[in-house]
Amino acid sequence: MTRVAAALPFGFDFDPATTALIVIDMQRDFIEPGGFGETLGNDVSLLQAIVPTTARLIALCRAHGLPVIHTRECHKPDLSDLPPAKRDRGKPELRIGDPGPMGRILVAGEDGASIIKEVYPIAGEVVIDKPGKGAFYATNLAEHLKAIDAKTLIFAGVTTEVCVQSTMREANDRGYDSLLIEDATESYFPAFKAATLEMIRAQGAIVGWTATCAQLEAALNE
Ligand code: TIU
Repeated sequence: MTRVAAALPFGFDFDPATTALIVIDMQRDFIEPGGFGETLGNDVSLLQAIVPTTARLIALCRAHGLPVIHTRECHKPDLSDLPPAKRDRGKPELRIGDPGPMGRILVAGEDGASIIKEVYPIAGEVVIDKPGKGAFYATNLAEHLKAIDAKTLIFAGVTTEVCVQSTMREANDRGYDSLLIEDATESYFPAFKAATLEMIRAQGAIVGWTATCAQLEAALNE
C-alpha cells in the first residue's frame, strides 16, 4: 500500500495497481473564452491556473502506470441526450447546441468540446463523453472501472463543485475511496472550491480525501 500521509482529513492509503486517475472535463468549452463556461457568465481565466498542475498530475500517474480516464461533458449533435430543463435553464447568451466561436456549444465533435492540448489524452487512454454533471450517469464508466479492477480513484478537473463533486459523490456511493487533488481542480467561484474541499473531507471523509499534487507525488515516488 502507498500512503499519502498529509491527505485530509487523515492519511489516504491506496494500491497504485488498483487506482485510476479521472480527469473531469478539461475542455475548451469550460477553460477558453467563447464556450459554455463563459456563456453562463463566468470568468473562465480562473480555470487556467490549474492547467500546469493537472498536466503534472497526469504525467505522474502515467509514469507510475495508473490508468488515466478523461471525461467530456457534451451532447450528441442531435441533442437527443439534452433534457429541456438543462437547455432552458437560466439566461445564457448562447444555449447548448447554438453556434459559437468554437463551434456548437457543448456538442460532441465540436472544437469547444475537445480537451485542451496541455492535458490531451494519449493513445490507449479512455475518454468518456457524458451528458450530465456526474460521470457515471448515462455512461459506461462503472463498467469500465470494474473491467480494469479499480478500487480507488484520484480526481482532478473542472469545476470543483459541479462535475467533479457530482462524480466523486457518485463514486462514493459505488464504494470507491476517492482522493481529490486540490491544486488540479478549480471553480469559477473560489469560495465554492474552498467549501467543496471542506465538505468532501468533513465528517471523517464523508465523500473522500483531498491532497496536493506534490503530496501525491511524494507518496508515489517514495
Ligand atoms: N458550470 C459549471 O461550473 N460546470 C459545468 O457546467 N460543468 C462541469 O463542471 N464540468
